[in-house]
Amino acid sequence: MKKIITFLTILMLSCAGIFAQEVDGDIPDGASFVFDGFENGNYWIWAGFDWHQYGDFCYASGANISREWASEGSHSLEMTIDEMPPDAKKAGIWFYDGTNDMSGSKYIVMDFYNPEDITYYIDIAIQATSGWNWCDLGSFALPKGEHHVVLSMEKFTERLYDVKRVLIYNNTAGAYPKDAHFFVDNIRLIK
Ligand SMILES: [Ca+2]
Repeated sequence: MKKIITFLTILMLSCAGIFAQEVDGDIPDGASFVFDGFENGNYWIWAGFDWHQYGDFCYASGANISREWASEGSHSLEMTIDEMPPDAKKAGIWFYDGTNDMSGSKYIVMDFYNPEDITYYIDIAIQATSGWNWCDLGSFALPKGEHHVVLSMEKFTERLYDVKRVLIYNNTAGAYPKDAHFFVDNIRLIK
């Protein structure tokens, strides 16, 4: 029993560390470029049945352009989630596939709106180069309301010339209300 408790304590401490990134931090100085403001079409999809091989990711149910909320222009991306059972461990992934040269970017900044009475735990990652190397930019808790997050890209400077995919990964365990959703807008790069 003692071993199990020790293991759980380590796991809890690890999880607290994983979500060390704070929302609503200062936005760094530098030239800012909109990567996607969702004003010119939808290039995002959600991980579906074909992601089962990587785990239980299939609670994402849609990636829709929405006028319900926007922090830039008049549209955002609405990410929807199916109803989740209480023992669900992963909520879903939404991603953009396309070859992009993000060379010189120091930070990626995203605006979020969470209309739900739950806190989401979000992870942002990119995959880069022909090896689709996974670059984890950071994780954070997203409480109800409007928030922004600033994530450093400087650890992956050498790979940014060839970014293949940008992912928003909802890592929240537990039950969800039916048709839970949240929004992202004004994804921008700061050089
Ligand atoms: Ca917009």
